[in-house]
Amino acid sequence: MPSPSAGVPMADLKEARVPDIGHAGVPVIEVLVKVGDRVEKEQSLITLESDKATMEVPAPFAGTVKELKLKVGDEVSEGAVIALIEADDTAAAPGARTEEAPKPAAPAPAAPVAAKVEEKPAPIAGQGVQPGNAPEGDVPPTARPPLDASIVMPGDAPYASPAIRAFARELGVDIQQVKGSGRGGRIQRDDVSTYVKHALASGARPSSGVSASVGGLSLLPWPKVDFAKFGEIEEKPLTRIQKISGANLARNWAMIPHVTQHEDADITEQEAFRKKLGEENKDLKISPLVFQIKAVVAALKQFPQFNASLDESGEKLILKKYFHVGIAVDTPDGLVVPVLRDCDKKGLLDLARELGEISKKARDKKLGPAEMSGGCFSISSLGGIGGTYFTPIVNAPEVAILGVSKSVMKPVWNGKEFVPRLVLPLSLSYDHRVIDGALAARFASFLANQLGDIRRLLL
Ligand code: CAO
Repeated sequence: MPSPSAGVPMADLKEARVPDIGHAGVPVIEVLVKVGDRVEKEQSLITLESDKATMEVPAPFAGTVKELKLKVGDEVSEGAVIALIEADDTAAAPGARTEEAPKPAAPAPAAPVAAKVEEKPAPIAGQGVQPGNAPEGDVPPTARPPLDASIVMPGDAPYASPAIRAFARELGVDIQQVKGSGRGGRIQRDDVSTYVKHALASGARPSSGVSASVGGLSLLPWPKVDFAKFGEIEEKPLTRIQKISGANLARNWAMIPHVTQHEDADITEQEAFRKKLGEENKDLKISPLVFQIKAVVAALKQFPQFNASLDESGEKLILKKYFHVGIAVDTPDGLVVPVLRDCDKKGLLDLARELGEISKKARDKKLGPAEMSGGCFSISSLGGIGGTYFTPIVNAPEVAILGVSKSVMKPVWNGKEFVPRLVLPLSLSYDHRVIDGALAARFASFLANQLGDIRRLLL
């Protein structure tokens, strides 16, 4: 049988390769194109599934797929060739390329020149459809929804092949509820069957998900209402980010006994300094968040219990000696939490630069999995929007999160008189299994002192 790429000089083909995906040996769970397909630049070629989430790898250029180099089940790392593609520009002007196949008379190159990577693969923008949402071939690849960010919160998006997902859907099982017994927590067919058996035995309807008795929680089924009976409605599917972060938030809210400690920080002096810094660094946006990151690092050093995670057994605390801070970023597709690393080693200006870069990347859907993992503590700032206090949800396996609201001028009693001060409302949610109330109050008060006296941040 002739090779699918027969007839096209090998040097006229370009390789589409796997970009930096933050992990090695990630399984291919879907191949979204076939030989002969025309692909647009950025169109998804394959879906990979790490232990955290699925991600689609887009075509780095437009053209026609001449040969597929991967199949479902292959495990890939950065640089693996996905396909040979006859690029549009190649097809238009074959003779104009410098990578023409060597002419017989020319000296042969030392290494075979099969095809050459000429364009860096586009970074993974994230995930599009849920693998297995539609039977293969049902939806033309070009009709797939645009890519979302690849990972939302460190956590456990279900890890299952499209076939298993389809099987779960057939049985009306919410795959988020199934515990995987395969390698790395991968969900197997048996896991779905076992889940159904347990659900039936407990009298719960599997499709309701929450109605099943999960982890000791026995909840009422979700209300089923025909809203159209009451007036005009419109349906809007959740984005992939919303689905994944929703599942994480629901687990964290249900499993972590949350308490939120509120505190006010007087940031009058800090704000004056921030403005001055902004005037001196006009090319840089100095967000109030960078001061909060520095203050959090100081508080984590002072109270190591906050820079910790419970291990899976729930019997051991893992204390971290590094200071990576996650920042909740609001994007049109939902919430993502990129992580700023080694914040203890960075100054305010470095953090400002990095924060600008990482939040832009988040909004452009260009964050890779590695940029969203390894956080020690998260900050969720609604300061640019408004509100006073709120209850942020702890981002497991972290044990605390700081919610920041909008600073306001308030009259503050200084012992003799009321004076106008800029007050920043803080909301510290924590895992009460790890942190007790007194420690949380101390942490919050320490944090407020740090923010109130910027000289302390330099210590
Ligand atoms: N009080 C008063 N003003 C504040 C403030 C605060 N606590 N925090 C920020 N601001 C100001 C900023 O200085 C900025 O002012 P200028 O426009 O005059 O420069 C303005 O508010 C807008 O700030 P911003 O929100 O665009 O930028 P930021 O650097 O402060 O925050 C980021 C960056 C990524 C955290 C933010 O853009 C964001 O996404 N916030 C939402 C996070 C979120 O959704 N959390 C909820 C999670 S739970 O669902």
